[in-house]
Amino acid sequence: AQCEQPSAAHQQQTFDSSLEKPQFPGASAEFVDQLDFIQPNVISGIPVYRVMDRLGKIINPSQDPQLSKETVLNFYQKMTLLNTMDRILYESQRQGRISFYMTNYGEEGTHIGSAAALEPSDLVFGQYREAGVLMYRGFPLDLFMAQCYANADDLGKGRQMPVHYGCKDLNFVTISSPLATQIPQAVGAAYAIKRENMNRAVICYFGEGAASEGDAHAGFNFSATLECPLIFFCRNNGYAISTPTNEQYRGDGIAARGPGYGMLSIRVDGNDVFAVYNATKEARRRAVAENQPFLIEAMTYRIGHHSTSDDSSAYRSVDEVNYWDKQDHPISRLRHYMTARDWWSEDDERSWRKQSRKTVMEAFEKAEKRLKPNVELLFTDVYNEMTPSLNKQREALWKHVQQYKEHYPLDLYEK
Ligand SMILES: Cc1ncc(C[n+]2csc(CCOP(=O)(O)OP(=O)(O)O)c2C)c(N)n1
Repeated sequence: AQCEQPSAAHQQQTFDSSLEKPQFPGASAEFVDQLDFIQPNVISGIPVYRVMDRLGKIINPSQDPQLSKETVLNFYQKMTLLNTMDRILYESQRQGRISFYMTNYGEEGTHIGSAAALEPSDLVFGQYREAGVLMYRGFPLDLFMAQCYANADDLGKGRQMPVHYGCKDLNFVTISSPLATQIPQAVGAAYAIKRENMNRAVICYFGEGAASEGDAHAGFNFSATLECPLIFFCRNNGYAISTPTNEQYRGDGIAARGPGYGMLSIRVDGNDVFAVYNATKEARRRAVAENQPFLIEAMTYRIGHHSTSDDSSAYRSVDEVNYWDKQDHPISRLRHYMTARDWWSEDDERSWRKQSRKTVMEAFEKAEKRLKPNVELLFTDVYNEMTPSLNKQREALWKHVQQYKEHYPLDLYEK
């Protein structure tokens, strides 16, 4: 009798369809009786949060992070040191001294502003264009150079392409450049951190191009449903190699995707180091306090070529690049701010440029002279004991090297 349905006549009398609420488990909303497709621009024109204008003037004093002179000078010195390191390593690749390089030109504000807002214990997953984050955390020039030169001081033992940095002590997970692989990995790490109640956050950097990978979707959705203390930091620099943003996506950038995943999201001016700092600091605080992911889309511009394997003049104009280089650069914006406070003079600039170039050149010359890692290290660290097939490869390698001695300058390698 419990399963008996009320008669149709009975339903007719008591039923008012306008009061009916949807009961589907997957959506909470009202019924409508008009056929309307939702416009894709329902979330559109997401504003760009900024603190400083292009001339370094604070727009709304309530948003000024009021960092000390010492902190601001450190920001500036890290941003310009990164710039100098990029110049020297880029040239070094052009001269055939290293095999590959990727510059960070134009994105210095996103690196330093976000890195400064984190705790040293927070775990960083990068894509490959975040050298400034690692530099801010204290990775020395010698180790940047050692990695790019794959010499015996490289923490990765010379096994990776240049710019694939990693440092366990600084909580910076080693770069792997297949796009977006870091995104689900970061979510897994954040979930583990949450389960252990560690009071840490994870930050995961990626480009707007990498956000088109399936792994990005998987990561966003898992982080929201598993409620992970994680900051997704998208560097929207306008291009994924030669693909401009207008071919990369149809919605309003990456920030517009946040609400779709149930994530708190913000778009910031990535060339304003203070805006990046404020947004990351607040996202970090709330991610840890409330166990939920945040999405930051930092709008910026990739001034350099994608990498040393790219020539960007094939797909964008010199005028476009010049605009960002000369009119809207994160370094000049911060310099305007410092100059207006009398914190930085022309003389300071000259002597800092000279000194930082000297430090970078010294690290560069040291790395170039250093021996390469012991060749035997090619076979270690994957298995605890050498497998028969690895032993075979090792023997084959040495046989080959003996046979073609003249092509293998073994005196350049550690014994
Ligand atoms: C899975 C995968 N596909 C393609 C590539 C080749 N690739 C390297 S970088 C890149 C563009 C990435 O652009 P974006 O994520 O916007 O970062 P950006 O280089 O602009 O900083 C591509 C397609 C790759 N590394 N991995």
